[in-house]
Amino acid sequence: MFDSLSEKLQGTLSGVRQRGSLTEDDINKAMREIRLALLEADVNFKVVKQFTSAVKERALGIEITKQLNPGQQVIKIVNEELTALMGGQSAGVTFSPRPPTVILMAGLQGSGKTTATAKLAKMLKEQNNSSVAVAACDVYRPAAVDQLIKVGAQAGATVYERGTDADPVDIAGWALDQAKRDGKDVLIVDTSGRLHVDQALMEELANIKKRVKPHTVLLVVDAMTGQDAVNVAEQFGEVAAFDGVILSKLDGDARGGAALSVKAVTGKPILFASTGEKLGDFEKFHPDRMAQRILGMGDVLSFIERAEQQVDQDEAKELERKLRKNQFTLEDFLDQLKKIRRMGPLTSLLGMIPGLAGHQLSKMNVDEKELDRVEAMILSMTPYERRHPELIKGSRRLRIAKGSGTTVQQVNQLVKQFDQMRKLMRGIQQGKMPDLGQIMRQR
Ligand SMILES: Nc1nc2c(ncn2[C@@H]2O[C@H](COP(=O)(O)OP(=O)(O)OP(=O)(O)O)[C@@H](O)[C@H]2O)c(=O)[nH]1
Ligand SMILES: [Mg+2]
Repeated sequence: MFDSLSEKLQGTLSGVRQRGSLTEDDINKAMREIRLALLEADVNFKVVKQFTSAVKERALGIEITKQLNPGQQVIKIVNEELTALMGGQSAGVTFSPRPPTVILMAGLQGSGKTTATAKLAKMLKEQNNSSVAVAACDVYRPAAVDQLIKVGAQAGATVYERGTDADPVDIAGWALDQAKRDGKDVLIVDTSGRLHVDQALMEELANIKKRVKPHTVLLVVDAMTGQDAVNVAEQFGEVAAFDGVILSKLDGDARGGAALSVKAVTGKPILFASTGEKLGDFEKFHPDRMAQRILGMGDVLSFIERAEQQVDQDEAKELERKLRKNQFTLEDFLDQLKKIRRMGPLTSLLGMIPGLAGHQLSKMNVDEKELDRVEAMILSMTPYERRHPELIKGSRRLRIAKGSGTTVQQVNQLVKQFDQMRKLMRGIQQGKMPDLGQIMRQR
């Protein structure tokens, strides 16, 4: 899998890996090689373009640090962008709070739906301890029902089938009733495939959807067909909503184009990868692990990770020291603010905190404009002022307000709040519980 792409990327990156400095020419050359490698891997050309320009922009902005040389930083960037390209976080099936959770499988003929139905059933049964049933709604091929009976049983799932004489929509509705009656946790509905994304297929799927109201619709695409798989997913997405992709036959996909393009082209994540004929050849798709597999540089990547953790620890210690000595300045504050904001909009960050998703707090409206203003004000200060905010008075305030497009009052407020924050943090450092009420009243 990804052999040739891996080899080429590794070749390019090991060329830059040891470099103590990288010129713009070096970066351009590396980007050309990466672009070619991706195109040869059958990655969608638009995706290639976006990818290389994102990597290039970041690579040109590399700052020299003592932990990582520029070559290592380029590897880190490529790894991060590859991960982001494939969806960043790994995603899973959405379970309904009221079982059975209904999963509808869709896809072209031979894409691997029936196989994936059984594989997913087995995985959910073994990993989530779910009781799983599968419904045989492909009535067009006599062998299709028999196939599902066979693989469904192997997976330990109950198979709901009514031969090939009934209507697929009726079978689906009936199977849902059975699943409810039998107290199943999950019902996976296998459907028939077509040669193309055609109207009949779409209508049938739409009707099944209407009848069973699936919680997750999964599109199975054949990774071996490369760009075609991506095109199918794109066309499919234009006419019918789906929630995620199962990439099948990844074991036969030497190039990797589909895996790398699907998310960027369709906006839908790859949830699972099917990697062989056996029922156990099925795994959750992890963009970060996949990126590492492609880059095949486990040692370098784990070194980078460690070096970064070290930086974080060193920084935390330094901040602590500054706080203790009351040397925490607006410059440090700006640094921290920038770091946090680089991670994404604050509102979405709040939602990612475990236990906070769905909580009132995660819906808190963080005023990004206010943060922009704060940044602008600090940037309009001289380095001396940032280190000595207590000196910001009269004419300095006016200059800063003008420079940042804010008002003297707003500058006043920032200086005051910063002073309070410093006191608050020192208090916490010394183990004193700050009087929040008092601080709020001072605002
Ligand atoms: N090597 C490999 N073969 C696979 C994989 N998934 C499915 N296959 C094979 O691909 C063929 C088609 O798989 P099915 O699951 O029957 O595909 P389908 O989408 O249900 O096909 P229709 O019902 O005809 O639309 C079978 O021979 C499977 O054994 C996989 O991940 N790797
Ligand atoms: Mg099938």
